[in-house]
Amino acid sequence: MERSLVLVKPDGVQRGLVGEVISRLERRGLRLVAAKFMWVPKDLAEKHYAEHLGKNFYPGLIEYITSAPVMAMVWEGPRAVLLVRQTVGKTDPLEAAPGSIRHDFGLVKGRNLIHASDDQPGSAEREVSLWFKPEELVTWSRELDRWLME
Ligand code: IDP
Ligand code: MG
Repeated sequence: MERSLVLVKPDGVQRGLVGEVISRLERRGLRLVAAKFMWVPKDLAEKHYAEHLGKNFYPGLIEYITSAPVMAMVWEGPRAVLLVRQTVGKTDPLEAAPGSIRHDFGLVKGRNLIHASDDQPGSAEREVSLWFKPEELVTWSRELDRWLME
């Protein structure tokens, strides 16, 4: 079982797409483990995007992610990291596959609606622990799980 950190970014929240994102991930069969609606403190934004420090889009990225509240969530399932990335789509909405969130709702990389952990080793675990305390992660099972997972 894997976990992925998902953020509905400020543009997704402002555009009323929180429910759409949750709905798509639920329909995929993934299980919600944690969620909180919050303003992103600048130091959290900087830690979250530390890998992009020094890039030309970095200042705008920090401003973007702190410009309105985000919906931060953890989703769980077998191969969850890549499954979520597939549902989210590639970084540039122009390259995102039809049917993905960034394709269906996005225009440009700088307003691509959603964040999802990538598949670099340790990435998802690092992000989940950056955004959520261990006690905020809910352990539960669904009756439906046996019809979704072997
Ligand atoms: P990802 O979100 O698909 O993992 P990353 O390359 O990790 O993409 O970049 C993090 C975020 O930084 C992107 O989701 C996007 O919001 C922003 N970003 C990346 N590249 C650009 C760019 O060239 N211009 C503006 N924003 C960018
Ligand atoms: Mg990334």
